Amino acid sequence: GGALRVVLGDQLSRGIASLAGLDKVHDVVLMAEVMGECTYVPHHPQKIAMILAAMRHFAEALRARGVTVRYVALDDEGNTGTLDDEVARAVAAVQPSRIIATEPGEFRVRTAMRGWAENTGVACEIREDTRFLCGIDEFARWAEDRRQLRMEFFYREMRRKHAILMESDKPVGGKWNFDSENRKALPSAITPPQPRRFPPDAATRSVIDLVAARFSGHYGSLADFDYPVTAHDAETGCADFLANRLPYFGDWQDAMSAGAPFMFHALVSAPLNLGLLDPLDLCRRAEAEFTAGRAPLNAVEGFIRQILGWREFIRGIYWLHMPDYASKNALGADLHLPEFYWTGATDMRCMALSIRQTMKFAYAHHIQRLMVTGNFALLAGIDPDAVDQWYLAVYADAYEWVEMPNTRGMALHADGGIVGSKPYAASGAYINRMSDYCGDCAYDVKDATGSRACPFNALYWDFIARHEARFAGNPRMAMPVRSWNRMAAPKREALRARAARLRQALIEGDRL
Ligand code: FAD
Ligand code: DLZ
Ligand code: SF4
Repeated sequence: GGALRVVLGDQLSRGIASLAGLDKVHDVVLMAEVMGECTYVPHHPQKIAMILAAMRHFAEALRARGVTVRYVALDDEGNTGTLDDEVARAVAAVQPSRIIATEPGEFRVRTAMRGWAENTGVACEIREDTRFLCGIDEFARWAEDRRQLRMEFFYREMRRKHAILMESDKPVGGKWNFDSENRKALPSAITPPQPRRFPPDAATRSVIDLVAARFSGHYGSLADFDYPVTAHDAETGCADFLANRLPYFGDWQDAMSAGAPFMFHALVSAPLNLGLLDPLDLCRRAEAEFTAGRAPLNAVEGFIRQILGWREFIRGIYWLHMPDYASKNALGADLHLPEFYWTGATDMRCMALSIRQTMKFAYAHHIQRLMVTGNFALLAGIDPDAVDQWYLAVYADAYEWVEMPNTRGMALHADGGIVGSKPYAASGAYINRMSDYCGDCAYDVKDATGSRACPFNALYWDFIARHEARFAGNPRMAMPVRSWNRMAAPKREALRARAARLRQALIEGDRL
């Protein structure tokens, strides 16, 4: 027989390594919808629907090109429910000479995949995932002689390597990074444009019905399903971003606004992580918008840094540090995840808005994830395992390689500083400065100790106090530690008492 070529649910790229050199006459492509992958965390129903719908469309496109696809649908009779067993069942049925796969995005799946050869008695070739701009080994080599890994230096090498925004060996505009221009709040007179929508076609609607029947217990609604599930639609969404939002992406990159769940963000993470878009192509097209004079440098550089810099850096960190990374808890955080993360039932308006839009769209933008829900979990000291599970479940773009270093590392500082040199801890003042959330909140952002004081304030100072010894040695944390120590004793006591009441309320499950 020919080769059995396995394509996983987030490997839906035409150029995926496992399909290179495919022999249409003898080879069979295996794609399988399995309960195991749909339930290892309680994924948002829109995430499951998006992945299964995209898988079905991808299989159809392969068939249209004359490829033989063994497609196992979730409801098919005989579906064993796991990738391992579906590979074994396919090997028994197809009798291939070998298996060809592309390395997966999660350590859990990689371990399983490495067992496929022994499991089936057929050789299994695992190919590097060439969709990324920095290979896993390449990142490890870059990391080797460095005491500290910093995204900024990695990013500069990637700019050079891929010749993006470069004038020979110098960065375009004379600077590598224009982030200092990208911290503006949104003026109230400006309303971000509505992103292009992608109403489901018949095939996607039948997946939505299937998901509604099977996963109704999972957090999140299906009603607003709007994800592109083909490369063609993902492309249209991307063009919409480049034309209508990229020019303003930089200015309001860190801003939050109650009526604007998407702000000026690209909304490309879900299709990008599925394989429907190509990261280098995205960067080049953004660069072309600058070259053509249609978007300013601060916007284009900022956008490119997210993809060429952060996305690749985060993936490198994941593979460099797994499996140890998954159990890191440098700050000893141990509180259970409050129920309101799953319901949005809280009076903290920033939290309620971020969580409710997540239920509605399986999406929140970076600053909501980092500085609202992530920051709260950091300050309150919530168990990183529980926080990881939440982020992995609720966002349509979440796979462990990208979710975990962002959550455990960037947001929770549970990796002790591998991803970021200081925790992104902030009080209500930051949220107030960057959003219009606080004005209509039940809590008072200017108060820290009263019974209606913004919870972020006392929790922030309590966080500094609890980790004072650790942070005193960190030059980037020296300022808040000094401010804490300069505060009058009664003020400090009042802050800690308020924080203790808040933490107690979290433990008891009282409404906050
Ligand atoms: P934009 O703001 O328009 O950015 C463009 C693209 O840059 C994104 O699509 C993404 O591919 C990339 N990017 C930006 N920031 C990051 C980052 N920190 N890490 C990796 N890629 C980045 N992103 C995911 O793709 N999956 C996740 O599971 C995920 N979990 C996160 C958890 C936490 C706690 C935090 C703080 C961030 C997380 N991110 C995750 C990163 C980021 O928030 C999302 O990529 C972004 O919000 C997606 O929306 P967008 O496409 O509109 O992004
Ligand atoms: C996330 C996911 C889901 C929900 N369902 C499937 C599936 O049914 N079949 C499949 O092949 N892949 C699925 N995936 C994606 C895999 O879990 C993914 O390959 C890993 O998360 C590693 O990136
Ligand atoms: Fe959030 Fe505090 Fe502002 Fe309310 S006052 S929206 S809790 S930061």
